[in-house]
Amino acid sequence: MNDVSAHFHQVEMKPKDFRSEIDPVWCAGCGHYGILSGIYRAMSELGLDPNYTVNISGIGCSSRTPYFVKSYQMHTLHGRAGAVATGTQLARPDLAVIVTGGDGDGFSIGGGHMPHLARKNVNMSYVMMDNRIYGLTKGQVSPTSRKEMKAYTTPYGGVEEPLDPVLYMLTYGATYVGQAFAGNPKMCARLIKGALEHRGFAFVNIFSQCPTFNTIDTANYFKDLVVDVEEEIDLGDVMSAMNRVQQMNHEGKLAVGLLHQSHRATLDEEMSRLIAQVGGNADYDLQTIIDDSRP
Ligand SMILES: Cc1ncc(C[n+]2csc(CCOP(=O)(O)OP(=O)(O)O)c2C)c(N)n1
Ligand SMILES: [Mg+2]
Repeated sequence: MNDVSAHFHQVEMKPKDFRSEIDPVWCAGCGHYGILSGIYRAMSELGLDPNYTVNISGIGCSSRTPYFVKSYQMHTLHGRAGAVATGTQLARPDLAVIVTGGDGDGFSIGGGHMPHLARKNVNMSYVMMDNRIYGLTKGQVSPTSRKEMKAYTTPYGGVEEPLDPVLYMLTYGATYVGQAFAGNPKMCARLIKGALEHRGFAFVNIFSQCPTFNTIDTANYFKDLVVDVEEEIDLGDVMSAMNRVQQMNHEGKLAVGLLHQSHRATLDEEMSRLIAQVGGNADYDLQTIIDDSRP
């Protein structure tokens, strides 16, 4: 269980009560609406208190999400949401920490942070709104764009293989990994709820159509390819998830559902343990460490 369990059921709010006073400004038909609805539902089902929840993002259409959710909000630097969220979670482990962001934000400029969130097992939920394009800047390929995509930066088609977000996060030790399609807000809500309940680094990749700048990964394209594989996977076994996802990729399909869940100490737990271990020793107070480190 997550620390937010202390705040579950403290509020009785309907999904719509989690809407902030700011309305989304996304294009008509954007998949991000479905994900936002999944976030509202998950928060409502958990009775998550907005006063104990912080939504953090970087830059992008997807990164506008915190504005639309009743909670504390931080709209930070491009690619740096995970780092800000790590600091926030360590300083305030009693908060539910949610990161929302795009494939460009998380895997291009923020790509260096992702493995570390996973290996450190930072207690947060990372909702990746994967539309396989840079939406906000009007259509450049991202690390999850398909090779054949023609976009602003690839007028003759791409030359690079895309990365697979869930294989990536499984490799680096994320303790909760799920994948969904924005066209199925119920599944989005279920996986986001599970992520919030999970203690540790929870990553949910959500395929999201961008009707304005990504003309190949349409809602129908995703709808036809997604297959719920959750029942076929041994959720505690990373290899089971990796094999099934790879197999689906080879078949040209997209594996969705909860793919992996395991448990180990989180970064804040490790830090508290360490502080308790050395805390009683006056030699270890901060000033002493600073003084000792002077040449
Ligand atoms: C340091 C920096 N570099 C580049 C940009 C320009 N920029 C803004 S959003 C973005 C990509 C957004 O794509 P993604 O994260 O996939 O979000 P989407 O808009 O597709 O939801 C880029 C490159 C910026 N704002 N700051
Ligand atoms: Mg994007």
